[in-house]
Amino acid sequence: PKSTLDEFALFGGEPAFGHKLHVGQPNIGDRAHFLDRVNRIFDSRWLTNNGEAVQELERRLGEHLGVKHVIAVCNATVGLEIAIRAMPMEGEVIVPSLTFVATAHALQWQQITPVFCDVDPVTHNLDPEQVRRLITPRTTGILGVHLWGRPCDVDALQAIADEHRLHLLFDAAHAFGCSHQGRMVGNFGRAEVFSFHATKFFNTFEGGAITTNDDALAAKIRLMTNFGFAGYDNVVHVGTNGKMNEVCAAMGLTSLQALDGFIATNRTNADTYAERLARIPGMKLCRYDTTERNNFQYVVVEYMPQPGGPSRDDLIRLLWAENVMARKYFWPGCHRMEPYRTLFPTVGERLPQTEAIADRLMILPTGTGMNTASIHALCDLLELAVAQGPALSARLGAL
Ligand code: T4K
Repeated sequence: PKSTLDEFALFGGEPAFGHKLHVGQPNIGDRAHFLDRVNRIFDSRWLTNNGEAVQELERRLGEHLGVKHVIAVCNATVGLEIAIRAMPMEGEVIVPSLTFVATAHALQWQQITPVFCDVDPVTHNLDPEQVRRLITPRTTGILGVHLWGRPCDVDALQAIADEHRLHLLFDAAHAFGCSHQGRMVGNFGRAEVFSFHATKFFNTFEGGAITTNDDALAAKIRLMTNFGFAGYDNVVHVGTNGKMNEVCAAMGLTSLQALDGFIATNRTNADTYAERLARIPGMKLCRYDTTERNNFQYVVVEYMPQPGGPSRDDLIRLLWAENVMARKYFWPGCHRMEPYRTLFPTVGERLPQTEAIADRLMILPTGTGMNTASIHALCDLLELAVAQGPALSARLGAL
């Protein structure tokens, strides 16, 4: 390991890693299994539109989640748009700002006002008390996000939704394979939407799924995902093209086969990070509730610099030079991005936790592309950087 500042790549040393370590580097299951399925797709000459692989994936996901309806979609953003419209949500919808911008865009895209709500500093999820205060006569729904795969306070949100007759939808993009009080995410609210994007620990290249236990809602979502077609030449509803294709479904079936292994790797990685980061002053790893099922797909560090020590952005700059592509998800918060920054210039005043958390977060790589040795090497860099504190800050200032 490096032991002096001069050895950091930023100051002329060799990068610690010979290739880039990405947050969100895809996990890839059994290639032979995938290629065999792709061959079968070619043989059948059925490439999309509710093919066999999509049907099989929906069935298996339904079994895995214990949910009645699974509608596979082309990505979670379109999935959210469809679910929002199927409910239907209108007017104003309460949503966190500490999320990937797709959550807010899915509302704004359909002329629904996202009403940004602050989050709990410990869970990083919607603060139910503020949700309650933000309800107006125009509010039609709550869109919660299970950030990092840690479920929202679904019981409190459901109680508010029931009391005020609001639609409750969850952006479960991060939460495939996670449970809340022993029940799999996918069963909460009126519907939930998963992302199976390449960067998710379970991927279908691009893709996602809408899940619900509501028969009528499921039927409507299914129609809307396929242009509103109820049968050949028979359109009964407005709709869009939200379909998943067969190759993506084949990838999903391949990923599903490897799921337990992916989670086990993430868990081992998380334990290694926990052990190492505990020794570094100012670094707090967000932990998962070990009495529940988790996917451990995000290694989320809240970093609070020691006096005179390197800032979060200093550390990220240092890591990038070493080929560790750490990320600042979801800095700076949706409300500080366009069009929301211009539309709601003062909304940040009620989002103190969101802004503080967004300035502290550092997401580190995990998944099957990482192992115990690479995590130790990565943590050696962080340990040295923080130990060098003011000397490092001075060197960075001089660059
Ligand atoms: N809701 C939430 C809470 C979400 O986090 C997301 C997506 C959505 C909704 C919408 O889901 P989708 O419509 O995408 O299904 C990435 C993903 O594109 C996005 O799916 C994900 N969240 C978000 C957290 O991350 P970017 O803009 O950060 O992507 P990019 O290109 O910077 O890639 C992310 C990292 O992954 C990089 O470090 C590179 C690495 N990477 C990426 C790809 C595609 C790889 O190593 N290999 C790859 O193939 O959004």
